[in-house]
Amino acid sequence: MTNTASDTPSPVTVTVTVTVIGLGLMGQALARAFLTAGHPTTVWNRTAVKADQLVAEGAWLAPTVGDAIRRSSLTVICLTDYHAVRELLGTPDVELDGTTLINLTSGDSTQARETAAWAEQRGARYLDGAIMAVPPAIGTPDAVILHSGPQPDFDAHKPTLDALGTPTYLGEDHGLAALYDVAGLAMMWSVLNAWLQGTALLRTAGVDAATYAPFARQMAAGVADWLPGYAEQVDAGSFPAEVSALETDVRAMTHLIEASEAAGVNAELPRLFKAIADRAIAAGHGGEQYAVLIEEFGKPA
Ligand code: FVH
Repeated sequence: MTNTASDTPSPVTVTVTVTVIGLGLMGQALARAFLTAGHPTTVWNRTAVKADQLVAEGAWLAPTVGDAIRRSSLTVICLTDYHAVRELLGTPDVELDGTTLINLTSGDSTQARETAAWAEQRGARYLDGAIMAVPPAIGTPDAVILHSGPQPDFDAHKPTLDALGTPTYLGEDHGLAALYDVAGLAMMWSVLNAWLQGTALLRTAGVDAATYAPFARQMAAGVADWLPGYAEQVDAGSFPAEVSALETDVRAMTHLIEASEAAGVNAELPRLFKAIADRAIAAGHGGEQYAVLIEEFGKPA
């Protein structure tokens, strides 16, 4: 059977060379995704042996960090923390002038903004990033990677970053990716802690975690559906009680506290819920919708 034009894959000339600094669990996944996408990939790691498998797959192991950065126009760095990033890139043989540095290390927005300024003072173009995925997902569309910094730099390198997953641009403020990252962690731990609270409570009645989990999942999904409507109230600064008033919610919080205490399980989480809501009621918001609590979350306790 002859090959038709549609059968012949279009020759994709992937000429963008990429450097990956840091070959921990995540760094190795990042480097492998670039290699798989056909990018000539240079790697460097403090513990060089971690590069062995990637070298066997076609990566080039640079002898120094400076050599690694000089080899590509785009460097992706993914280390334990920002302190390690600054320590490593601050070494004498490292020249950042003219390179684009994409930092996918976890940190906070202050560190992101400071590191951006530090790198840009040394002539680098800097994008901050936050990986919303685990290493096995890297290279698939499920791997959402948030970026913040100059949009022209994101746009210029997006075709290369597509190799990692789903690069998503948030805005010019370098701190945005880190802020979204920690906000996402707040969602993750809040949902998990709420599930653990309910699981502990139900286990005292002989209901195992696997039995409760589908109900918990349905509750989490239901609450997630409320978020767009609640966001409209927060953005408008108006919280009419269309579903229930905060005072009604607080009565249910008391039920949760009393049930937890009666069952002999931890009641710290429900007590925290009620403490925050009581402050809002004391401030006169008892007749408003739950999202009015943004007033309490928007200031230090
Ligand atoms: N792994 C995950 O699922 C999460 C997903 C979300 C994002 N995180 C963040 O990614 C960063 C790296 O995480 P990791 O899992 O790759 O971490 P490790 O496997 O521990 O690798 C750490 C690498 O950092 C190197 N390193 C640490 N300190 C220094 C330093 N002072 N100088 C040079 N390199 C340093 C370390 O080198 P080595 O120990 O192999 O020599 C590793 O390459 C992290 O921010 C996560 O929060 C991952």
